[in-house]
Amino acid sequence: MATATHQTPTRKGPSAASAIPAQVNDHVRRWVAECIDLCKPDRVVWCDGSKAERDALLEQGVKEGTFVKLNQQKLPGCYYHRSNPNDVARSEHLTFICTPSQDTAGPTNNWMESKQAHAKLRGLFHECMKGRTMYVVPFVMGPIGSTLAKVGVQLTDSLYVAVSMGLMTRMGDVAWKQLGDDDEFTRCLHSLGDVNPERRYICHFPIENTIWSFGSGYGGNALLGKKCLALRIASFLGRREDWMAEHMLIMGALSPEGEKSYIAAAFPSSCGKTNFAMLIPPQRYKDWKITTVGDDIAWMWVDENGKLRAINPEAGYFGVVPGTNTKSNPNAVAIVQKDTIYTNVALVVLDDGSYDVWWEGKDGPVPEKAIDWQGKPWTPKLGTPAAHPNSRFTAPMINNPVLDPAADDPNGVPVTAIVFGGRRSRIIPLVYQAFNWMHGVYVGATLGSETTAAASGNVGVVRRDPMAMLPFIGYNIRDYLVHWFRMRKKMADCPRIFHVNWFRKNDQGKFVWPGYGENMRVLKWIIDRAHGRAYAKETLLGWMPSSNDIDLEGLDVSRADLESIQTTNPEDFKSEILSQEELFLKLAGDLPKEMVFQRELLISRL
Ligand code: GTP
Ligand code: SPV
Ligand code: MN
Repeated sequence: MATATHQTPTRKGPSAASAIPAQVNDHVRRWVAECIDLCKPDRVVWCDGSKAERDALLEQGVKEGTFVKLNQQKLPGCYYHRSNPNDVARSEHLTFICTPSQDTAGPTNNWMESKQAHAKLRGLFHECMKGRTMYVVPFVMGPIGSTLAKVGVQLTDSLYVAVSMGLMTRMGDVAWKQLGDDDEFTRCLHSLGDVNPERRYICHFPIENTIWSFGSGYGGNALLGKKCLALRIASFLGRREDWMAEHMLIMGALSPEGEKSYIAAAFPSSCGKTNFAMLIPPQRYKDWKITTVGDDIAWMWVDENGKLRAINPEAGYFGVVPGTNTKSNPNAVAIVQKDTIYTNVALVVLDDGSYDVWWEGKDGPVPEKAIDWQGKPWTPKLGTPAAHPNSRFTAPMINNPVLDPAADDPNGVPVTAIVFGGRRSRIIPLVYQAFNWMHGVYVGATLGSETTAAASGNVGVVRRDPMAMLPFIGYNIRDYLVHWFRMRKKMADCPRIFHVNWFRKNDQGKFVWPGYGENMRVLKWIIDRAHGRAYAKETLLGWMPSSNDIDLEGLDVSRADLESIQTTNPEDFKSEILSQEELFLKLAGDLPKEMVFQRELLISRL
């Protein structure tokens, strides 16, 4: 039986305490000393980011039961981890923005007064690492040398988190070099605590550039470079410094004629960013090449020519596993063949006693028996999922066969189009284009999507998720929307803005659009529109392709099917407008006037 226990903190183990590397500056030394004093770890290990260190940590994790080593012939460098069953998704209700005034956090965030938050969390962190090892994990978000790149240092008592940060960020000595003598780094303190949801807090102090996360080992709650730094803290900094941190993939599209376009797309959690970012065009589009710059987060700024540019601050992927197969996402299948950590999928015992992984929607036959994500014996007859619906892979981006050549470029890539999208079984059409930037911001701000397993809570209810950033805006949404509107003024030529919905269903409850690689057909229209080439008709929602403008050749989708998901009945759309009120009411008197005008224009088009 696999021994991977959930979230065993490092209580014993061979990891020798390590000396403070010479290049660590005094600001860091002082802060780490304070945290040691607070948390009282038995040992402190300073991570250098080397391959040897990584291998040693993985081996140590196997001994301690944090990791199961998978069959190394089949899956070289791959390990398995199982989290506590109470800790399998982001906990939005336990996530706080901590500032002196509630107005800074605004109506969509949980807020805690910063002094009170520090006092509360200090109580939890007090001596929490007794008997444990503290890992000091220095990291850079963004390509080295980028003017936007940010340094963070995470202190954690989770070996799983330390190793995962090594995959997801540019981790190690490179960060000390980037930091130099500076005091400007995000202070990230993390402890598993006792992994108790009653004592779980993910607290952001944007004004102090600090993150304190206690009681969870799950990705978005615990890998603090990702959602906490690269979205919540970064969005706060971006507003102050005139750039944007967004929950967006960045993809390159090279046409057969050799024209390269870059597209940034914001879809809420578990709504298709990773899949879209690395799609393989269908046979009919085989002369197109799609490449990935990023699959989850984009940092964007306006360059000296007035053009919007983007970098991906991450260096790895933390992707949804279920449903990943050679048909839906062949590149993701390739990515997870080596140097990958699998979290909360199922294990299969092979004939020689070694372990393989399995999940719902994997290629090949369903195993007769497996060990499910909770460590329990599983057979298909049970009818329960073997892998958790939010089980994830953590893999370095260099594993990606279609990694864009500019993925590591500090100058980033120019953005031709921005795409918003949600998971909507009804009403919202497959694709449309906003009339202009101002309208596009409105379309993004009123984005709706059915909730998924990526966050704990109900699944499948439509909620407003502005720019797919509802859980990630690190400050007042009023100011966030104003920031979006104002960015237009800095741009000489702005990206065109679109909205897509791959998830519309028919009366039988089936997806009408095949999705995945076939989304290339919609992308083609988007690119042609962005370059001023394709036809569109003016509708209530925006510019839409007529049914002849989307190529259906070779697809099992009829023109009538396409029309059924490309039309919106004005009566249905009235209910959509009413449900947008949920957001407007939250903003109450603070709704930016551009939003009010756009809503009036929309209503007048009905
Ligand atoms: P996060 O990592 O949570 O931010 O998610 P994501 O936006 O990267 O979503 P991802 O690409 O991992 O897809 C999430 C789920 O949506 C998976 O189960 C996919 O199989 C499914 N999915 C992705 N693209 C499509 C599509 O075009 N059509 C349909 N029907 N499902 C899709
Ligand atoms: C998401 O939920 O949007 C994710 C996974 O990308 S997590 O890093 O956990 O936030
Ligand atoms: Mn995400």
